[in-house]
Amino acid sequence: MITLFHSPRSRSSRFIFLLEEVGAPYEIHYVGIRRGDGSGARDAANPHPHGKVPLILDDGQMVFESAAIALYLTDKFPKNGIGPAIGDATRGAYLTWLAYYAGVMEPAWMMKFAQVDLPGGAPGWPPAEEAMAHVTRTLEAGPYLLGDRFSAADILFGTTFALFMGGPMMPETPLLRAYVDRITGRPAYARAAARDEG
Ligand SMILES: N[C@@H](CCC(=O)N[C@@H](CS)C(=O)NCC(=O)O)C(=O)O
Repeated sequence: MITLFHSPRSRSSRFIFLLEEVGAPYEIHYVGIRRGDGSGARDAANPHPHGKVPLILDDGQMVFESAAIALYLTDKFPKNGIGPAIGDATRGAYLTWLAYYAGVMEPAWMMKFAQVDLPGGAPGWPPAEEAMAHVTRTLEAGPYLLGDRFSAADILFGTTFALFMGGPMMPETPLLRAYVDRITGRPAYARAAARDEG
C-alpha cells in the first residue's frame, strides 16, 4: 500500500492522478503546508525533510521529489504502461523528460516568476521561453512528449500547464490547449480531482 502525503491544490494533486493511472493500491494522508500567500504551516505529521508535498511511503521506503516519485511508481506498477521500462525504445526519452521537468522547467519557470536575471545569464538551464519552445516542438510531433505514447512525464507537464497557461507565465496556444485538454480529459484525472480536497 502506497501512502501519499498530500495537500489539496498543490504539486501532490498530480500524484493522485498518477496513482489512479497506474492502478496502485494507495491511501492519502492529508497534511497542511505553507502556502505562497502566507497561509498554512508546516505539518509535524509530514516526514518530508522540508515539510513539502508530494512524498510517498511504500513499505518503509520514503520517496520525494516529483520526478523521483513518478519514476518509482511507474517502475513499480508497470501494468498500464505509462512508464517505459528499461530496454524500451522510449526509456531514454522518458528519463530525459522527467529530469527535464525537475532540472530545467521548474527552475526556468521559477526564475521567470521571480523575475531573476543571474549575472552572466547562463545558469544550468535555458530561459523559460527557450525551454517552452523545445516542449512545443516536441508536442508538434506528439501528441505526447514521447510521441504516440502517454506517460507520467505528460502528467507532470500537462497538469502544470493546466494551472499556468493563459496567465503571465505561459501564453495559451492552440497546441498547448489541445495538449492540456488531452491530459486533463483522462478519466483518472477526474477520479483524482474528486479526492483532492479529501
Ligand atoms: N521540487 C519539489 C517541490 C515540492 C514543493 O515545493 N511543493 C510545495 C507545494 S506545491 C510545498 O510543499 N510547499 C510547502 C513548503 O515549501 O513549505 C517537487 O517537485 O516535488
